[in-house]
Amino acid sequence: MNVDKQFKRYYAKEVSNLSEGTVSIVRGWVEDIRPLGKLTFITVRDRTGLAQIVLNKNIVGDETFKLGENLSRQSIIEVLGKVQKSKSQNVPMEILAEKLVVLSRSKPPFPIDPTGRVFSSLDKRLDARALDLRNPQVMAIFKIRHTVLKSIRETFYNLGFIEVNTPKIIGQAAEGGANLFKLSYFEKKAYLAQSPQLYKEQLTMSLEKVFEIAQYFRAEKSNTLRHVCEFTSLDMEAAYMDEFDVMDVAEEVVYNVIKDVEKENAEEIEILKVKLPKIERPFKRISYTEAIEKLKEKESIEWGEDLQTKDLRILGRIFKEFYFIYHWPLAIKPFYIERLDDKLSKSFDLMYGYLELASGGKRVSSREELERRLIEQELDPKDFEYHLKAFDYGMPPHSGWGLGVDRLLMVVTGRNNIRETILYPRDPKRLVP
Ligand code: AMO
Repeated sequence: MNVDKQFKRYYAKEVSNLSEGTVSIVRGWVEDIRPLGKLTFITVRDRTGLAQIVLNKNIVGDETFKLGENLSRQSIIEVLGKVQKSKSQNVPMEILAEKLVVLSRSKPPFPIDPTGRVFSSLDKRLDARALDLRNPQVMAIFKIRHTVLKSIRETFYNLGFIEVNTPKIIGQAAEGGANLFKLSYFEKKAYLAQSPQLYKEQLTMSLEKVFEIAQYFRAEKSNTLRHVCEFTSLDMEAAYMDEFDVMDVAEEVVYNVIKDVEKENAEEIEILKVKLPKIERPFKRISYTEAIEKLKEKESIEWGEDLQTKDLRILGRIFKEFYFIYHWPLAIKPFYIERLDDKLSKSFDLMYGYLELASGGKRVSSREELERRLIEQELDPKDFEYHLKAFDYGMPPHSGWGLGVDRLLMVVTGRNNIRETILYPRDPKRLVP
């Protein structure tokens, strides 16, 4: 049985702005119950915040009053009542209930306290993620994530990009074979996509400028705070752009994300007690060679080495905000990145402090060069025949990048563990829920 549908449902947060006497329906979960003689105060939370409900025995009658008194926390209720001024501190308006319906009765005890008053480890919280999300701090992260995704899409639409969806079950590796999840696909071998790399490049032949937001899979046994086995990537690829053009696009995307979160998530930022990153445009751009020079002042490192966490930590102390490291050694970049000269490639990474957020570059657009690069990297061109053929159909020069959305969320929400920014994270130890 539902309460009277002819009345409007208000979100909990709206109640305090309603005028006295407004008839309102409120739905949500019970956070607290305080019986006080002939009155019972119920705090109901929904995704917007809290509302106070007052049950008066004389108004709702014995049966409903008992129902209210005996409610278990986290149960879902629906209340119909009139808005009145409240005598409680910090609660300007409350609902004096006329009807109360229990839509779902919870069954305590609970594995975690979703009000956050009692500390639970991240592991315990992730085991009970559905309940954990009732914690306003946790919910704030995903409300911000929503803004970030929306902002990204808007930027790309404004820049004239087309949103695409490429396959996630693939027959050939896109990023080399080392970290592929294998699966059986009827009689054939298949893999979960590590990235949309080859597809997005091919799409520049026709759609010219594309972007995709999707999940990708890496079978890496890395138990770090910034790696997961399933991550969300924002990928873009554009014909007739070079590496510096697409760095500008990355900067625009990140800048708009921060501005949009600032505008739309003031409440969530407050709940999380974080400061949004300072954003100064243009982002600093240092070459790999310059980065090595800087590092040499602090540690022993040779030109040509890939930058390890310890190196990135040093750079992160020098460059605290967003910055690019461009033109990396060819030997440590994937086969599809175009060469600049004998030693260097037209590649870049977007960093935030020590954290790599994105990597990309200008791509090889000749079939012969791509074959050479595959062989150099000990990959078999035969495995890439479908992709190589596309280059014979006329491939425009093109560039692009892939950005870890979960990592960007770490930066925006001030979390140091990537698992906090993913609803149901997958890592080498976690496959459920
Ligand atoms: P790359 O492998 O550097 O490049 O990935 C791009 C970005 O994706 C994020 N990322 C991850 N995030 C969480 N967990 C992981 N295991 C993980 N792996 C990657 C990072 C990283 O910067 N095809 C190229 C991109 C391109 O050139 O367009 C690629 O996949 O933030």
